[in-house]
Amino acid sequence: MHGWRSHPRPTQKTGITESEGYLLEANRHLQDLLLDTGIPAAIKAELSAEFAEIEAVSKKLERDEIHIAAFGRVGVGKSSLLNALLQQDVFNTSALHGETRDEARQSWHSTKQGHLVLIDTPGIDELDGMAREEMAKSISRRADVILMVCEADLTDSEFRALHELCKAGRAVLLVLNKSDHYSPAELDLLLQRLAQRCEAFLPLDRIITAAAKPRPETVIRISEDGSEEKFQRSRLSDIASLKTHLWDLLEKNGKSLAALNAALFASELDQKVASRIVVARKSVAERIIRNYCLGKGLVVAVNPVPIADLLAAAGSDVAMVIHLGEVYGFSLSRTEASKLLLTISAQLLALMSAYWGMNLVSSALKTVSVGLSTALTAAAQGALAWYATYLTGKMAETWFSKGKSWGKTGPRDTARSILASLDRESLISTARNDILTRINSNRS
Ligand SMILES: Nc1nc2c(ncn2[C@@H]2O[C@H](COP(=O)(O)OP(=O)(O)OP(=O)(O)O)[C@@H](O)[C@H]2O)c(=O)[nH]1
Ligand SMILES: [Mg+2]
Repeated sequence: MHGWRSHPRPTQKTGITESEGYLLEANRHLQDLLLDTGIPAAIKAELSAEFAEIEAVSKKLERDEIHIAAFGRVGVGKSSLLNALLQQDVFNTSALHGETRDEARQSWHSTKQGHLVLIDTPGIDELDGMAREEMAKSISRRADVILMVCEADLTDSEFRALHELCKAGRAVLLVLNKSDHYSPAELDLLLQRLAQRCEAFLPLDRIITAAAKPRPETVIRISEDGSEEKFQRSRLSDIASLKTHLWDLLEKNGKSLAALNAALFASELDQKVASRIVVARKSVAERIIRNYCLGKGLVVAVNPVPIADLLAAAGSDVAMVIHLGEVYGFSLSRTEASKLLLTISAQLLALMSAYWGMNLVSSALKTVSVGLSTALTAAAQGALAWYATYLTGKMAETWFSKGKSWGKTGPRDTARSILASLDRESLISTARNDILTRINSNRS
């Protein structure tokens, strides 16, 4: 479906560095995905937000940008920390929770690794704002370096978010901000605690302390006449350690971070697109199958046939199979479709002959007890035809979904597992109701 999974690993043959190779490869992947004509338009439309992201990531790579995002709980000082790095109050900050509501960005400076861009995100909050949390997560997924900011020991949700990011292979620095709230001994204990909790996924040198916007300190001045005067003096931010670690991370990994990130993004998206396509195909196929089921059910209800003949391929089954094939991108001739139907009905007959006489008929007639009206008997017969067509459709769909093959399982086991997975009673009762409704509406 997507050709780009098979792109070869970049090599140094062409004289480019390995990370440049990865960058090119990732960008090519994204372009391929944008231009992939195998993705149905309806699914592209459904994924329009993701496709807009592809464009954004692609542009970012072209512009040689490295994105550094602050991420963390509401009010921990994300915006303040970025302002401290910028040495300017660019991002809004506030003592009130939830100040930052949308993504904001500011170009920082250029290094030989690329142009650094700082990205501010809304806070993740345990109590509300699921949508904001999703937004923050998605921004962080696209960032090359994530500054996960906290102000104390991690809450459960902070821990989970951090763990997720590290597990996904993201470059994360855990910044314990507001260090001015703690004495040196307390700070030491806190760092130890964080190191211990994150030991399994975050190296020690990725945990640092900072004070983005320390509280003003109270100073007492003794004037010449001996009187004491108290006043507040603002303090400079302390982000030296953050800067050192950030530079180190960028020096060592700058280019490959951007490449790694684009590749991660591309593969995540690929899986998402692929699984959406599967879901979309399934639901379209289900609609098609049910339409043919109803058609066949109605025909049989009006014109009952011997039960065993229900599985014999009829013209409408051939049409259904061809139609299902189109959903999965195959165009089948009538001969091929008939051949497939022969295999399917042989399997279904073999498997179902045991039930065919007893269980199925009794379940179709289950709720019909005394005084069978003609309409009800007819509907029960029709329901059997509906169900038989449904099984046939499901078998055919499975065959298409495995690329026109029964795969390792073979047709018999496929039929078995389809039968086992379906709730026969409820399907037959749906069928009977649908047919009765149609028959009655045609009469009135
Ligand atoms: N004492 C102290 N306060 C700080 C520090 N950094 C930020 N603050 C204060 O914490 C509050 C929240 O800061 P913001 O930078 O707005 O926090 P945020 O994480 O961006 O918050 P949201 O955008 O609401 O999620 C403000 O009152 C800041 O002055 C620090 O290092 N020490
Ligand atoms: Mg903020």
